[in-house]
Amino acid sequence: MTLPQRLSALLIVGVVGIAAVLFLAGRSGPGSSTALALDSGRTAEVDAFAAAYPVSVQASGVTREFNLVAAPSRLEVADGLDVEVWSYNGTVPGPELRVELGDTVVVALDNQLPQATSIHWHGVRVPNAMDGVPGVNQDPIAPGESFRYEFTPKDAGTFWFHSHNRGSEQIERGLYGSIVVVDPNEPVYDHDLVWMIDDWLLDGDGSLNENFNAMHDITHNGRWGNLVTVNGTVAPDVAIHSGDRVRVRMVNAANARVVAPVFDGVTPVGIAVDGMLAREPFDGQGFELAPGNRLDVEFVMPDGPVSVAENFNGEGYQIATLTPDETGASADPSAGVDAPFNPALPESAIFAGLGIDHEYSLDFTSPMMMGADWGFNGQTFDNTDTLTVDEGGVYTFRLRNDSQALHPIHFHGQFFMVTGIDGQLVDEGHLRDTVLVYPGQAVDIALRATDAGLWAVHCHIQEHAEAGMMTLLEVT
Ligand SMILES: [Cu+2]
Repeated sequence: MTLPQRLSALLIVGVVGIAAVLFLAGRSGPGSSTALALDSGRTAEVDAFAAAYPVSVQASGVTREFNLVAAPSRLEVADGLDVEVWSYNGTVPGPELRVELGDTVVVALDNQLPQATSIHWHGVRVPNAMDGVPGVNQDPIAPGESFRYEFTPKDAGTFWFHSHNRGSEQIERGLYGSIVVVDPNEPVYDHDLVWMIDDWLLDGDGSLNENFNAMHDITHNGRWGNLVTVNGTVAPDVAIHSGDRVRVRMVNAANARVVAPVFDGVTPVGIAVDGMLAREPFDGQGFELAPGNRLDVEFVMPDGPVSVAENFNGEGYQIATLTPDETGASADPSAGVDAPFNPALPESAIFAGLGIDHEYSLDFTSPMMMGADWGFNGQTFDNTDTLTVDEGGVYTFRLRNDSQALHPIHFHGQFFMVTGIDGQLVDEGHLRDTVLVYPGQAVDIALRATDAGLWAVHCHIQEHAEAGMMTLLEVT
């Protein structure tokens, strides 16, 4: 069954039949299915991951309810520059959803857009039916309809939410926000900032360019804008007392732009990637945030200003400025970092001896100049091969980029660790849910299958995903 056929089938069978159809769809996937047998000899590898982060969470009984209305609105991205956008509750980013670990999150999404939509909770390990991918684990939410998401996050950290329907258009128009899960046992910072970094492609008259999925963008590195914003504003200036302890949670919400923030005036200490605490402090300077990635850094505000600029491809866009307004002197700049870190995180060498269970070739599926389809192993999403793995198992994959474009690959539902690049052992010291694979590069990862269900795996350059670059991982 093709994807459109499956979607219309869902509409026909109605509520009672949806679970059964999804189940059947899950068994077969859009195309064929390949099962990876569980290697029962991998107890050391399973134990290594199990010691580092939990399979489940104990719900505290506290429920946090949020209402999100997705609708067209206007955003003043700079003085006098008003852009028509689509937003949650009238702002881009949408409201920051800040909850405590153990809270149950309920989000009522009201779709007042002219298109169907959905929300994906990027990096949050949610029950499969709450993951928000139309055609995989939920129906698209039609205009005028609503949907209730409910989940209890399993991990504290920096996550984000965004539309997962026609993402190349809907994310570009502004449908994203942050969800921060706070562990009450972690230190409290004087400033805990979220910076959602995005770019916009504006026409000469200041309006949003509406040529989504342009052929040039699909065949190259996606849609790169000409205006970079942080929290919907160009280069915000934040006043902070000297001596205050600052945590910055950076999120790359752009469709395609890779961002490598460089701090001038302070040395940012990296503490977490993709929401999850690192094994130990690392250099947070110039860290490459591909679309979807998050980076948490911390530092003590110095006496002078801090300037943060993007430096991935030399364009040098200003991201933000921190200006000391007076002396707070609550912390000694030489006091070091407060983050708890995660010393239990295994070293990648533990997984290096496992070999590669499955290889994904990332490439065009259409001959050059004969169309613009991207895929995994030669198949667009409509014909993709579903890979089946066992819940609780540890598996290794090679992401081999056989193309000339960048591909940040995002796994829904599970975290993974990079173990090698081009056959050389790599130990990043942190987990990920998204990894950037350069042209010609082969990135090896070890993935722990923690959550059952049918999960999307896709390129996070929205134009590539829209052109077919998505496959399925089924955890059974
Ligand atoms: Cu891609």
